[in-house]
Amino acid sequence: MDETNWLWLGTLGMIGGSILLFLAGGKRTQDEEGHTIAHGLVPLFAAISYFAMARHQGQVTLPSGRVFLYARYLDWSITTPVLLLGLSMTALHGAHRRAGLIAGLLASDVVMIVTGLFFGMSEDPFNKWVWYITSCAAFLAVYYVLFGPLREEAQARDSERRSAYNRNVGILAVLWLLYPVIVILGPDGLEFWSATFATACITLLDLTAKVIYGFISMGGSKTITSSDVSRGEVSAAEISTHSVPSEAPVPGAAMPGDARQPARVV
Ligand code: RET
Repeated sequence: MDETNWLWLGTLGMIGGSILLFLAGGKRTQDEEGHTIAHGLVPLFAAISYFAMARHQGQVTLPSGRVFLYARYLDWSITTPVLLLGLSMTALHGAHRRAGLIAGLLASDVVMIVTGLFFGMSEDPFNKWVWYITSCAAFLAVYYVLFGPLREEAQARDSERRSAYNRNVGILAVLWLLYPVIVILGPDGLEFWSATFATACITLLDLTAKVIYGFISMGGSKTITSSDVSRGEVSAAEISTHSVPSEAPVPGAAMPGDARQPARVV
């Protein structure tokens, strides 16, 4: 298969994945509905970029003659924050709190992608390495939040949220780590691999990180919703109107079902 065929495979795979995710997703509660919309939209955004690249758009020929596919970075600048937001919502019990932490996580992610874009566009080796290292530093900040404060938040939740977070963060961390490795070995980096091989690897990785991961994360959200319902934390009326309370809880207070319950005054 040549590079364009891989890009078509990416386009069709993302469109098909998006349709399946929307069809399979639930909408019994705000959490479940949010996961369905997020995971359904992520491959749809990616399909836009794959289609553009398959039609030889979203790319630029640099003075050295290297063809740089910048459309990927447009895709990643939208899809990676959405994926991180979904994971954060699992850790935080869907509540709108710790806004600064989440803003920091998303800002680090955007810095990672934007500096990665400059890395890809660089021809001068000094520029290239400075951008690559900066992007990796921002990537480390993303890992720090996921495995530090957010993991701590998740451990204080009920067992379904805890295990969904632990599983999702583990899969996400391994898959995401492959991107800088594949890219640095491809034509935009050290040129060990051909453009076709690098595109094939990124297409398969993108399908896994967006569609397969989407199904896993959505499955976790469905399990969480079912157990919230069976514990009676979501009433039938709330389910029918999707109106699970989303107001911020009192700081330090546990949400229903959390492992960390507030101390009782005796
Ligand atoms: C780049 C190159 C510079 C160094 C680093 C990178 C990381 C990219 C990542 C991309 C993840 C994309 C995903 C898309 C799926 O929706 C920009 C390749 C650190 C982590 C998960």
